Amino acid sequence: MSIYQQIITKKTLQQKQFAVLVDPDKITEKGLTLLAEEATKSKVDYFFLGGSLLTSGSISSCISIIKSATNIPVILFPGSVQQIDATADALLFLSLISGRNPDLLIGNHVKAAPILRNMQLEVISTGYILIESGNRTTVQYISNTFPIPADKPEIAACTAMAGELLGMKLIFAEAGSGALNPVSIEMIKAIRELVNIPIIVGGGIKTPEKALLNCQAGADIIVVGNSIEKDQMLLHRMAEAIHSCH
Ligand code: 1GP
Repeated sequence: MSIYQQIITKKTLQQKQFAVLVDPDKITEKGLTLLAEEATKSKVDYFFLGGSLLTSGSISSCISIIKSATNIPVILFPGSVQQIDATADALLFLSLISGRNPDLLIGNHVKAAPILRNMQLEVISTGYILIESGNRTTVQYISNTFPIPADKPEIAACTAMAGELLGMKLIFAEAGSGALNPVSIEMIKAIRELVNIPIIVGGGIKTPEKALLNCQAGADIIVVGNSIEKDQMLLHRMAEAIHSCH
């Protein structure tokens, strides 16, 4: 079964899904092996791998470390064409539809298309929507785009709807890694009301309670990175909260 079919099947069964974001710059080989083992115990659904800026980390070594420790699928969450790797299980083909930077709407995709065509990698078209989060996040700076104001859920919802109408398969509502304020419940609800495709929500989620509230508001996949890096015990509690929501 493809990764996208898995996502859809779980959505149909109303099973919420948990993705752990791995930033290759921030993790050691030992740390990643331990994380993969703990993630297996907690029944984490996916690893997301990538970031808007990579300095020292290697995508391919992270994939091989994860794959030697667990069967949890690795989904690329690429900040650039250089982060494409055939050994992953799937790739989120992100179009930053909240922004008006042509490179991130279509330019990089043109460069990536011939590379992807020569790979077996599953490609999942994703409408990536950046939401204002109270601080300037890396993704906001690197993408050179304005995020959608946090108090304008109707703009986020119409943006998501446009993404769905353009044929995108997922919507990713993103506050940015390390966001001060995560995406609000009101905004998730507004998006859910207008789109049918699965919704991923991430950025600044620090507690299992917030993860659960996001799921109840209509998120299908919750992504957590930073707070698990800081406290691995949170992994189990996050997983429990997300998987408890039906
Ligand atoms: C970033 O949404 C992800 O793209 C995860 O964010 O690191 O803040 O959990 P955090």
